Amino acid sequence: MIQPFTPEPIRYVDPDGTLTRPLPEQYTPERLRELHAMMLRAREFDRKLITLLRQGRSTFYAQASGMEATQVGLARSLRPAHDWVWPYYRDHVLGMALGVPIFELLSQYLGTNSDTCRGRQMPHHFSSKRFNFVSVSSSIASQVPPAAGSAMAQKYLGTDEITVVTFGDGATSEGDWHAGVNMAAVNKAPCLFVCENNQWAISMHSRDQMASENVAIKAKAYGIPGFYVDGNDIVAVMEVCTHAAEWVRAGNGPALVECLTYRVGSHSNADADAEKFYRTRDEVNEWLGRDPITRIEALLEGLGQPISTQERADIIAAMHREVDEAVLKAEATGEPDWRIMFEDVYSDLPDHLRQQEAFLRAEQTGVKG
Ligand SMILES: Cc1ncc(C[n+]2csc(CCOP(=O)(O)OP(=O)(O)O)c2C)c(N)n1
Ligand SMILES: [Mg+2]
Repeated sequence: MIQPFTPEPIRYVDPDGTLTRPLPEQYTPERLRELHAMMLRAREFDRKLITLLRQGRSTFYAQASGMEATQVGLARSLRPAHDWVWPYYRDHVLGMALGVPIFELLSQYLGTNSDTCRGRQMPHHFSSKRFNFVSVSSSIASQVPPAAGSAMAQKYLGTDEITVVTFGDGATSEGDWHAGVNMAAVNKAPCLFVCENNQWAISMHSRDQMASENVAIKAKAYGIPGFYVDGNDIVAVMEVCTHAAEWVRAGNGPALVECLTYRVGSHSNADADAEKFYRTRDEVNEWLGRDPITRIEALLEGLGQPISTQERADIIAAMHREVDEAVLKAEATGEPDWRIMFEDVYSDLPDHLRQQEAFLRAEQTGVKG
């Protein structure tokens, strides 16, 4: 039985791989291997993207290392390309696990012609129309009210889609967050709110920005269930998110899930030295001991189905090849022309933009007017 408002996070697998609840039938060794491979691919994606940054080929990146079970587990609880997802910036793993091709993500990071938005968003602000994966906005919690609106539309249109909106722990202290949750709750809209609580909002620990016991309990104030789950245990994340998504899909209104996890890397490449300024190496090491990937490896080992060193190395090598090929393919499409910044918004360009276009044209071509 999955209950809301538990004092401790719901968990199926301990960090050392021991089961704390019976493993539901669907987690066959093959299924667990697929989940493991997806998480390991995501971890390597972070490593490759940091290299791209260092090579000067992209300019912004926010790692999800340590949070793979939360994002892959959530993705596996949804109907890809059916449910609507309002992600936040750290959700590239959620996108990948839903099926957004690596080539599309990389095109966005590199701002090439193959990018759907053709370089008009800052790197790491991906989207995919095909997967109903809405464009990231960096303004914290700004996605929450529109997600409530998207869920209300789904209710009025009578579809069986649901809306899922994700955010960090810091976002739950923003006014937008409370407005959005309240709006969805009072309208009984099919909205699943998922908090990826990695315990830090850049340099501020969650205990310094909220007085409530945890995030899940905030649901109580809005009259909806709040589930508290171990976000580094992929089985627990899938079980709880599937349960909450079904509850939402059945017309009961919204639910909130808090996945307790940890960001083991820096906040972004603009914060490269976290351990020096606001947290200790000991804290990071403690959480590395609860890593979601080693946890599923320990579980498989305990089930007598260990992942071999070779199998692991093959997954990593395949991911590196895939990223390298996608980067070259994206870069081969070239950089977007400067003119596109004036397209796709207005049918008639307003005067101030006409002037700017003329100014830029003169700069680029040396021809005035
Ligand atoms: C409205 C707003 N205020 C401040 C910022 C600066 N900022 C960027 S990320 C961030 C921390 C967000 O933390 P959290 O919601 O926990 O997500 P995490 O980055 O930890 O995944 C802040 C304060 C912003 N982008 N938008
Ligand atoms: Mg956070």
